[in-house]
Amino acid sequence: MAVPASWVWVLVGCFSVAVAEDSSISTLYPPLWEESPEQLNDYRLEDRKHIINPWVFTDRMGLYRILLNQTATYFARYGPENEQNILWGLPMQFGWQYKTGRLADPTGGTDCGYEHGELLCVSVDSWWADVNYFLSVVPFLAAVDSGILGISSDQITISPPPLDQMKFCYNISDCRELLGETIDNWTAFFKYMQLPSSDFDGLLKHLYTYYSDQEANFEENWAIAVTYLAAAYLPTTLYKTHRFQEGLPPHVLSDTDIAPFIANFTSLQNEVLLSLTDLGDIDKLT
Ligand SMILES: *[C@@H]1O[C@H](CO)[C@@H](O)[C@H](O)[C@H]1NC(C)=O
Ligand SMILES: *[C@@H]1O[C@H](CO)[C@@H](O)[C@H](O)[C@H]1NC(C)=O
Ligand SMILES: *[C@@H]1O[C@H](CO)[C@@H](O)[C@H](O)[C@H]1NC(C)=O
Ligand SMILES: CC(=O)N[C@H]1CO[C@H](CO)[C@@H](O)[C@@H]1O
Repeated sequence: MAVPASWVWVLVGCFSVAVAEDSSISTLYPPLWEESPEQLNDYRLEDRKHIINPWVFTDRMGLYRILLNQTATYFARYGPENEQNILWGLPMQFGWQYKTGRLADPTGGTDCGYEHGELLCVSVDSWWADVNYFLSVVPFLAAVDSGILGISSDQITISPPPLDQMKFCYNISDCRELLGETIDNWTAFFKYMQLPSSDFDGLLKHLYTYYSDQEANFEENWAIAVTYLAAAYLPTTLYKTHRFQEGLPPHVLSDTDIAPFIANFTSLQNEVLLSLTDLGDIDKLT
């Protein structure tokens, strides 16, 4: 596969830019992080089960917040304030999708995800939202299964989307049927994390193997990029992901947005986009 080396360098460049010393951790958090559930009890209780609706932005972000919270202990020795937790890459990416309007109904048929409509709605018609389901609900269910969260699967109900319910899965057995070994690999990742012998490099290697594998199923530009990132095992910790995201397009692209000449993109954003264009079909990014 002929992939321009420039892309890899753009990414490496993004990662290597130093973060200003004075930026406090909380300014880097993804949008609505503090407003999202941090523990299971923050979700509504109905018939003795907590109802999690991943088609509401804060509900889905809450899955990440719980995951980050409950795994913090395994990263404490690598840095303060859970900054070194390699799972940060997931909520950061989801936050970027939200901020840039990618979770809204792309058909415009509903006001799901729009500022003057249901802003927190995550549209099942959004390709990004659908991909992210498998990088949020699925790892969460696997984490429950692994025992790392101290939550039992009978304590939760995952709400289905209004449409296309068969495209998704709602419990571990259901997901195993739909996704095969992917879910077991996530469970294995969370089990590995709990081993006294686990280390940072081992965790990173596990994470990238599963992460890129899942993204690759969608055979999109972004997946290719993630695979290239994976090849270098770049850490997805909070500071690093934040820097990297400054290189991603800040809003949904329109037909007139042609990299590297998009007026209100930074030169870094233009350069990253240009590299992605080289990798494949730019339509899929929008
Ligand atoms: C985890 O959540 C608990 C309860 O909400 C909170 O007190 C604690 O500070 C959190 N820990 C981390 C590392 O965020
Ligand atoms: C898992 O979800 C499916 C529906 O998606 C349901 O039929 C099945 O009973 C559920 N299994 C468990 C163990 O809850
Ligand atoms: C980008 O710039 C164009 C032209 O200057 C402007 O019309 C458009 O609203 C800007 N878009 C954003 C997202 O700032
Ligand atoms: C991508 C990956 O690591 N896949 C592994 C998932 O787990 C099975 C065994 O459970 C391995 O055979 C795969 O290689």
